[in-house]
Amino acid sequence: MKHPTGSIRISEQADGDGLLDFEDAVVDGLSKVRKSLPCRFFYDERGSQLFEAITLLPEYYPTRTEIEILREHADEIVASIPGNAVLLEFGSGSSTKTEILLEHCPPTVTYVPIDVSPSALAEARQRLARRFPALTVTPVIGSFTDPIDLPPTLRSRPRMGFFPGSTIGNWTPEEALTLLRSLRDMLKVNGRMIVGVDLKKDAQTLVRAYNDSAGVTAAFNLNILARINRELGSAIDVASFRHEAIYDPRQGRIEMHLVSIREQTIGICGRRFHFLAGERVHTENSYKYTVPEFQELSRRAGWLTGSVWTDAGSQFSIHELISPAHA
Ligand code: SAH
Ligand code: AVI
Repeated sequence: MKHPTGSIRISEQADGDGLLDFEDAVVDGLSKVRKSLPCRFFYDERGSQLFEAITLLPEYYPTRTEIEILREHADEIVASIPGNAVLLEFGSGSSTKTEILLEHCPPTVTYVPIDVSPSALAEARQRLARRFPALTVTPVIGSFTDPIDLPPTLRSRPRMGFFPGSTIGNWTPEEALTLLRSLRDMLKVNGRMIVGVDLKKDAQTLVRAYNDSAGVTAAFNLNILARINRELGSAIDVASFRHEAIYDPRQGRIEMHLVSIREQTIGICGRRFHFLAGERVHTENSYKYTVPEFQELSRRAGWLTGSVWTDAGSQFSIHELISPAHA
């Protein structure tokens, strides 16, 4: 993970390690019997733009619903945040939801957005600087699954975590358990975390949210192939794949796949990958929980569960998790 220095490090994709990470992950994922690609690689500049377009789709209810809950309960959510707190956000993207919290936070808090997308961080920082000129923003380019080393001036300050968007749902429950444990460690003994979690609901609503009529989610999914072409110099015929989103009610998850329309062999970084007609590349899981299921998972990860806020239609939930020593 790149360490925050007070200014955005926008060099990760170009300076080698980000690129190697991508190449290794692509080669590794496409070498498996069941081919897969990690969903964190959706978010290059184009992918982050497409994600923002998804958040505005009529079918994609999670963003507008979470915003509605945040607007209604922002006062309570940030009520106990101390003036010298560090607000760490995991997978901050455009930081749009954060603005709602920042409006209710003491102006002296420091905001640390953490994201793998340099372009999303750069755009968010510029917008936040205009809207909150006095706010200190210390972005971190990298994965929140890696340890983060805050600058010395921030290390001893109280920490609050913000993990919106149901990004936690992109990990399997077992992986989410490990992630929630490591975030608890990252937030230290006095930590508190606010997590947005999409709720289980009828399959039709879920499938529509991931298979919108305008084809934006399809473009988002297919962009990972275009990214392989752009960054790894391959020549995949993106049009020879189609987007697929299915709901598996047994596992409580949406699965996104890229399906090869025809039999083909693709060359990437000197290797050849064979695809049968109809063969799939699994690109994303998006797990849905009930409120008790997510609370149980959080407790297994060592958190105490606090308030839960939901919308009137019980589509989405926001959970307050408290570190035992903080309570
Ligand atoms: N929090 C925003 C964005 C959600 S989209 C919202 O609620 O709307 C998921 C975001 O997480 C993207 O910006 C993506 O770049 C980022 N992301 C995905 N995996 C990540 C990881 N392992 N570490 C850091 N950021 C990650
Ligand atoms: C970021 N993440 C929680 C989104 C989701 O709903 O799983 C990503 C996404 N994939 C397709 N549409 C949106």
